Amino acid sequence: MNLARTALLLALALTSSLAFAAVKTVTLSVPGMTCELCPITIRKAVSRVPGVSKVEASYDTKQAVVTFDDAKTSVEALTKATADAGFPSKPVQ
Ligand SMILES: [Cu+2]
Repeated sequence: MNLARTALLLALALTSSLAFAAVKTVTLSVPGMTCELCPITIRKAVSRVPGVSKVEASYDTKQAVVTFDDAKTSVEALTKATADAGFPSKPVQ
């Protein structure tokens, strides 16, 4: 009885965590870009974060568009990655 209940709870936990995992896209404002090489540095830094599947950084817009799995990483981890690379950023609303 207890085993069946445990198995059921485990199954529920697994399905619900899968249901809440989602691929999301966030646009980060990165005002510290000063030349055409900056977006390359930012792209490298952010793409190293586990869960990130795509990064598009542009010097023209001074923004980075990041596609990520929100079960594996967070916007905070992404902005920390750019800050650690020398480019503080924040999400664009
Ligand atoms: Cu630069």
